[in-house]
Parts: sequence; structure tokens; C-alpha cells
Amino acid sequence: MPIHLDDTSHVLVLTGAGISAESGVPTFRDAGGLWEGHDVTQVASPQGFARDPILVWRFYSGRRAAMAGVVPNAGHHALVALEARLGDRFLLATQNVDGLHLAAGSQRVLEMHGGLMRTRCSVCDRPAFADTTVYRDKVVPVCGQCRERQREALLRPDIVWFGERLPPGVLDQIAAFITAAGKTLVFIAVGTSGEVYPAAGLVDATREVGGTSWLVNLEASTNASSFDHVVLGPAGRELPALFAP
Ligand code: BV8
Repeated sequence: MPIHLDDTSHVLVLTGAGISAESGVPTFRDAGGLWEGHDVTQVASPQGFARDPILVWRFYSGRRAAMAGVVPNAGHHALVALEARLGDRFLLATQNVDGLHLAAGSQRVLEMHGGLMRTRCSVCDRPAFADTTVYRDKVVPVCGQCRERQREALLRPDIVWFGERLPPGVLDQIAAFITAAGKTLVFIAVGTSGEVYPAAGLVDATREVGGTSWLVNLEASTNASSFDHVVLGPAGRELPALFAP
């Protein structure tokens, strides 16, 4: 059944790897997922990068290469249509780094965990830059700006790793949206296992302001019991039906 939205409703959507699964992007924690065969702390933490930058760049370069030919699916497009309907009463916070929401045409998007096709310096404060390079094995790129200052600094993927803060302002923008919406808030988590914070805590923040929460997921996630409504099924099928006008 469609979610009832009226002209006061504010919709905050949180997406995880599950919304990109139907585009052929592997999730993290499903069978055959990205974390299989990888120790998370080795490939998605600053300590892991310091210890073995070649391994980390091999992991992220492999994910960049795997994005060739990948396109958004009906789930991404359903969120674009919802944003067009709600305007500034809509906000999309994604844990995904695959860029598929932006590729689909979503504009009010906050990338909580960074972007796979961006690179930044691990030392200086030069802004992150677009970078689709698939670095060949054993190549670790270095920062040219630092080199000009006779400093050796490795470039790193513009990704938020475990134990690292989210990009500045992201959590504040989400909190401001939730507070301003109050009881008119409808929070919808799509394709996420609810394992990673602070994203997994948004359902609790919704309840604190009296909002309503929905989970759209292939299976019951870790925090499924925190949601008012749970819709089990693939996002590409369930989202278009949920937002039917
Ligand atoms: C922070 C990198 C605070 C990007 C990721 C100690 C110190 C500091 C923090 C912590 C700490 N201990 C714990 C924490 C908090 C920690 C955390 O939450 N740890 C967990 C493991 C307990 N969080 C952090 O560290 C965060 N930072 O808290 O900073 C701080 C304060 C001061 C000073 C310093 C720090 C940073 C979190 C970001 C970590 N980076 N990845 C990348 O490589 O992609 S997280 C990683 O997991 C991905 O980003 C991913 O998005 C995220 C969540 O996974 P999901 O997206 O949910 O994917 P998953 O595979 O798990 O699930 C997919 C779901 O989809 C499944 O349920 C499946 O059923 C479903 N599905 C599948 N197909 C479909 C589908 N659903 C619908 N349709 C389908 N077709």
C-alpha cells in the first residue's frame, strides 16, 4: 500500500548498499558481499590504510572498475520522482559511495560516507577531486601539491572509513531537517542492514520527534524492530509502489 503523504509531509530517505544491488553492485554483508574475503578494518579504516595502502587502493580500484556500465535502477528513479514531488520537503542521505543517486538525477543528496569516484590527500587540505582512475596493482598515488612542498603524502579514496567523522555539516543538515519536520516527518530506510552508525540511529531520532518510520529491505535488518512499518522485498519493486501518488 502506498505511504500516505500530504502537503505537510517531510520525507527523509536513508539508503544503503541494498538499493544498488539490482544495478549489480555488490552489498557489503550479504553472501558474496564486499566484506567477504576482506577484513573490514584492513580496507576501510585509517589504520588499515596506514598499514597497507596498496591493499586499500586495490580494494577501491576494484570497486571503481566494477562500476563500468552500472546504471541506476527503478529504486533510484523512484526517489528522483519523489524529490520532484516534494521539493525541499525531501532529503536523501545515502551511505552509498557509488554515485548512483546523483547519476539518476537526485539533487537533495547527502553522501554520508564519501564518494568512490573522488580522491583526496591524506595530509593536506586540498579539496577532494574527481578521480575515476583504476590504479594498477602496487601503485599508490601521491599528492603533487605536497610534493611541491617537499612533503611525501599519499592520496586516498574520498571515503569515510570506520572511526572517521562524517563529512562536515552532513549530520547537522540531517538533524536540522528532522527537527524542522517534527511530527510531519516520514523516515524511510532502504536497503541497509542497520549495522553502521550514525546512519543506523536515524530511526531513533525520528521517533524522538514523533515522526513515522518505514524500512524497505530484502530482509529484516538488525534494527528492523525499531521501525513502525517494515516492507520486505526488493527496493526496485517496492519503492515505486510505496510512492504511488
Ligand atoms: C563515526 C566505507 C565518530 C565506505 C563505511 C569506535 C570509534 C568511532 C566510531 C565507532 C567505534 N565503534 C563503533 C563506531 C561507530 C562506527 C560503526 O557504526 N561501527 C559498526 C560496525 C558498529 N561508525 C563509524 O566509525 C562512523 N564514524 O562514528 O565517527 C567519530 C567521532 C569522533 C572522532 C572520530 C569518529 C563511520 C561509518 C562509515 C564507515 N564506512 N564504508 C565504503 O567502503 O563503501 S560503512 C559501510 O557499511 C558502507 O558505507 C555501507 O554503506 C555501510 C552500511 O552497510 P549497508 O549499506 O547497510 O550494506 P549492507 O551490505 O550491510 O546491507 C545491505 C542490506 O540491503 C541488507 O540488509 C540486504 O538484505 C539489503 N538488500 C540487498 N538487496 C536488496 C536489499 N534491500 C532492498 N532491495 C534489494 N534489492
